[in-house]
Amino acid sequence: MKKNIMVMGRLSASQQEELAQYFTLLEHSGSLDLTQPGVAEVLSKAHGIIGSGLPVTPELLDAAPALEVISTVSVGYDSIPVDELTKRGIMLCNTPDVLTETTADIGFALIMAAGRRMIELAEVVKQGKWTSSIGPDLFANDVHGKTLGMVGFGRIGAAIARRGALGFGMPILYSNASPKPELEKELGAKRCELETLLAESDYVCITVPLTQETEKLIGKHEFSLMKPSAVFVNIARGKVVDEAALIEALENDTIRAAGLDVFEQEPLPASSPLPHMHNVVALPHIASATHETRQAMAQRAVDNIRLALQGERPINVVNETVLNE
Ligand code: 8YV
Repeated sequence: MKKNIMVMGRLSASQQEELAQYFTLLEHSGSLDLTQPGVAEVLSKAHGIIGSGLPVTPELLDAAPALEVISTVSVGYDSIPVDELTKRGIMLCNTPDVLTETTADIGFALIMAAGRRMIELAEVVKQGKWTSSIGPDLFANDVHGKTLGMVGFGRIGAAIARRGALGFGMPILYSNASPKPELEKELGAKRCELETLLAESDYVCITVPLTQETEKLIGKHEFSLMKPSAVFVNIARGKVVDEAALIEALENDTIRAAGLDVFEQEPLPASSPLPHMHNVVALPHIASATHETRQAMAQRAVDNIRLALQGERPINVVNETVLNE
């Protein structure tokens, strides 16, 4: 008998066909919420779940006794309790690598856009306010040659730093749980304490995953350490930052500007002042959202779930210990 896959969200027709050769697809277009009609029934039969931003809870896992694998179409898996999965022998697969460069493009674009005030100045033109040459009140900050501080120095952090160091001659500082000697050699990056990085960087870019340790890692105290000319960029997760403290820092000129692709609550509530602030460039969590990359992420998640349910080793397994059981 074919195993069942609960499909949350979009897969291309060819990806669906590929999976349907081996598995029965149980599509579910609503949210993964046990109170929603039909969810408990689909879960009770599912051997695998594929989708992104899956809000997995222990109760939901209780309702899925046959579950063998969750394949998330994302590199981040902060909405999934990995230890709970591991305890139950359920594999978690994610999609690193295929989104690294695309995500880094937006990371660097936010450095440029917020640093050079690109959106704010484009607005001047759009609103017909470009009536004489732009004066110092609208001058920006240089990007090239300025110090780029990477909070987190994994694949995406390194790809952003590479753009900065090799393309823009930026000295790189990084704070990371482990040292990265190859990147120090390649990019001349220097590892330092977070507090030193915050005090010395012109651009501070967050790329750490959201975990218990990184939740609200950057708050009032951390903003107070930054230069008043500093530009803050977050492409990781909104909850790594105390958003109220960020708003205060932007309002009080504790820092100069921010480029944000992620927020404490997504979609951003209409009441948030952030998108209306002149010194903020706010994007709707799109760092990986290109045709090519979203297709590659979905394909990787399809490959991972297929391999897992066929008893083979998936390309990306988060909780490796499950493989040895
Ligand atoms: C996507 C992401 O927003 O991979 C991640 O962790 O945050 C983004 O690439 C998300 O996964 C939607 O598919």
